[in-house]
Amino acid sequence: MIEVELNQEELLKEFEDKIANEVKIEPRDWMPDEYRNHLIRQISQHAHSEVIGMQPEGNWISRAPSLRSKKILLAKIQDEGGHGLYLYGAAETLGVSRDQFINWLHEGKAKYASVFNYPSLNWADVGAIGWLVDGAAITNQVSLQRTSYGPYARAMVRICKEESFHQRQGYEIMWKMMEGTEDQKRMAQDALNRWWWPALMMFGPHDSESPNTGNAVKWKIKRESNDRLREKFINKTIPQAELIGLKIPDPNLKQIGEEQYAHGDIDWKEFWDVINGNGPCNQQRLEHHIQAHQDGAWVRECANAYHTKSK
Ligand code: BYC
Repeated sequence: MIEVELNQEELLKEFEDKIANEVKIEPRDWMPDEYRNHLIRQISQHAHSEVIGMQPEGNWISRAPSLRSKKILLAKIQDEGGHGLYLYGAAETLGVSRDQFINWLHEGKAKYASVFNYPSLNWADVGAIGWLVDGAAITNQVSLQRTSYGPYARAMVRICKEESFHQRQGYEIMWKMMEGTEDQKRMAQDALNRWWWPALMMFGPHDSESPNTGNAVKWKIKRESNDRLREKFINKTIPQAELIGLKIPDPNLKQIGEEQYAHGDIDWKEFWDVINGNGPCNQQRLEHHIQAHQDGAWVRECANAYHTKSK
């Protein structure tokens, strides 16, 4: 076969045609540096979120109220670790090593979802995280299954299958508590009060304030905007809350159509404070990850030694 060398302009045209025709971009394809860097930033942020996100729930494994709930929680948290692995794997196809991603996280140069910088105070929080945090994540991730970069899209398909089970395990906890004693009902409502706004913040700033949305939509990395996804999440979650007798902690929430709601103002100062490292648990989350990474150094050394020997 004769290989024809394309110039930059032709390469760009070929890339743009693929995007326009819904053909996935694959690791060996030519892509503009900006597209590559955009993906490296977003996919690694996503991977770090999955792994750091294991901490708030991990806090409750040893105190789960029954063997059944403990087994379910263990499996769920293990899934989140697996999601991190699929995503680090997808990000590595863009030419950056896993070690580099972890270094950026430890140096505070890489972000992870702001919601994981809040504390999980009691068992109801495990319910609220599954229901709301996984519920918000899946709303975004269903749309990311159609993202233009092949390895990211394929990772999302697997992740979404597991995430829908996670959302249900959280909702089941909330529902059981709402059928329980007055104290349990109060705990469930209190957990909703504390996790509602951080869950809405997971979708990122309003579209008008989101510097990355322009390119992300142009290149079909994001298929729906931050605000559109937030609306979808709100619209599907409110009936779920009402069904089990929970009240959404937003005095300005208004129904504006069938299954359509307008929400009150989000505290963007709190959002940026948390993102910039000043949330209630930022320091704890990062220190825990650094410590676990250091403690696991011998495992990596053994794996590498075996790998080198078996070559
Ligand atoms: N938290 O221009 P924008 C899970 C940053 S884990 C932190 O709108 P973009 C689970 C943003 O990065 C899965 N940072 O950005 C695990 C940007 O800063 P940089 C969670 C945020 O990328 C365990 C700046 O703000 N899901 O499900 O177009 C237990 C401006 O934003 C946040 C993901 O990680 C935030 N909430 O859109 C339970 C989703 N929002 O990077 C559950 C993957 C914004 O320019 N990520 N920023 O320095 C995405 O889909 C997109 O990156 C975002 C933001 C929608 C988050």
